This record gives sequence, structure tokens and C-alpha cells, in this order.
Amino acid sequence: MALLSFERKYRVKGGTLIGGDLFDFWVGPFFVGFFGVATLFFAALGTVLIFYGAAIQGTFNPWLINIQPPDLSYGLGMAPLKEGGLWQIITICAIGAFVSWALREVEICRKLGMGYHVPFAFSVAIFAYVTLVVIRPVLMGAWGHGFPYGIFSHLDWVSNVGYSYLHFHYNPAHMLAVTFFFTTTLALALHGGLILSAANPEKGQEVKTPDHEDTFFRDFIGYSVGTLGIHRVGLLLALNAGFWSAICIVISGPVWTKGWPEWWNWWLELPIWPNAGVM
Ligand code: UQ2
Repeated sequence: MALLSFERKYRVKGGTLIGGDLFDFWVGPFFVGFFGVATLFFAALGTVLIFYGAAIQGTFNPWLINIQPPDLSYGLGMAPLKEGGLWQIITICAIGAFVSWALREVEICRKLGMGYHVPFAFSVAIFAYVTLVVIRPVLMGAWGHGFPYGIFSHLDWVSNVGYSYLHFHYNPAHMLAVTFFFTTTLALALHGGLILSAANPEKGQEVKTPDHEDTFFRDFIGYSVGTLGIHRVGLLLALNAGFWSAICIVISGPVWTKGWPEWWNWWLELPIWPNAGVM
């Protein structure tokens, strides 16, 4: 079906989660919906507040803008605007915009009769962000444990928080997250390479089919996961990267307060080593 006739067939009312027909229309190519309006509202308000914070800070240099969370002494209360209150409202706006964006994806999926894989995947990214700025701060008793909104300042935060657990790469959930990130790049490199190789035969030859793709991997490693399977593997790998990232930071503090290298003492303390009795 040509794109234009496809859109005429599927650009129909219905499938919204809230508001009925109220915002059930398109602006140019974009579906609006209640959650399109909500996204726009939260994103605009949050952006204005970041500019306001920058004005107070006295710089519009994008590298140096830094919206800090409240001091730890404010605990889980609201702080004055200029002492972290801005960060708190900007965080609400960010979560409002991200969640509205995910729900707008859901509405589009419902209109088209598709699965919810895309909003589900985006929700894992939202979960990782919310873990950093809500779940972990709440578990540790202060909004001041959230990360600051600034290009360099958030890098400093990551480094400082990492070093406060001595060596973050010994965090077992961090190890899993890193491994999933790398495996995701491996999978996408294999997949992208395979598709482009099949789509770019020698001059004058026909484009190759999935049979060639399967056969390449069967010749190569004795196994092909298949054209649908590679996308399942890819989604699984990518979602796990985000998920274990959230886990590795939420256990740092709320669950484990010492250095991460020390966590591995359970291994040294297993009663299986020679001379275990005299250790
Ligand atoms: C494959 C296949 C594809 C692919 C790729 C494979 C025809 C076009 C990349 C090969 C992938 C395998 C064997 C799994 C890799 C697993 C991990 C954890 C990296 O068989 O089917 O479709 O793109």
C-alpha cells in the first residue's frame, strides 16, 4: 500500500486512552492526542524553568548551565525555588513529559492495532531516569541525592558517586549493565552489517534474501537466530542494559553502603578454600 493511501486508511478516530475525541487529530504528520498536549506543556514549562535557573546562575553557556537538587538538609521536603526547588519542579516536568510521550506512543499503537513494544521499551529508559531522581533519593531520604541537570555537573556527579563506593566497576549489577550495553552494540553491528551486505550485492546482481542471511550465519557459526529472532534478541539486550543500569545505582546506598570491591568478600569467605579454617 502506498504511504498516502495507507495513512488515509489508518488515520482514523479512536484508540485514545483519555479525552475521547477531544485532541484526536493530527497537526501535519504528527498525531496530537491528550498526551501530545501534555508532553508539550511539561516540556515547555521545564525548558522555561531551566532557562530561568540559568538566568539566576548568570550564564546561558550551555556547557555551564547547572540546575542543582536541594541540599541534603531539606530531606524529602520541598525546597525554595532558588535552593533546589527549581530542580524539583523541573524533575516533575521531565517525568510528566516522558510519561506523556510514552502514553502518546500507546495511543498510536492502539490506533494501528500494533503491539506495545515501543512504549514498553521507552518505559525502561524512563524507569532508569526515575530510579536516579526519585526512587533512590526517596530510599536514601533526601532529594539531594538526585543528579544535577548540567552537562559537566552531571558528569562530576557520576564520578563522585562512583568513587564514594571506591570502585564502581566492582558493582555486580554495573557489570551486567555494561555487558548488556556492549552485547547490544555487537548485536546491532552484526544485524546492520548482515542487512547491508545482503542489500548491496555486486553490480548487476540481485539483492539477496533472508535465505542468504541465514546461510551466512549457519556457515559461520552453525546457527542463525532468524530475521524476527535477531530483533527479539536486540530488544532483550537493550532493555536489560537500561534495567541493570537502574538496578546498579538503586542498590548503591539503599542496599550496599560500603565500597563495591568489598562486596566480593563473600567469594573469599566461601568455606571451600585450603586453610579456610585458619582464615
Ligand atoms: C541472524 C539473522 C539476522 C541477523 C543476525 C543473525 C537471518 C537478518 C545478526 C545472527 C545472530 C545471532 C546468531 C545471534 C547473536 C546473539 C547475540 C547475543 C549477539 O541469524 O537471521 O537477521 O541480523
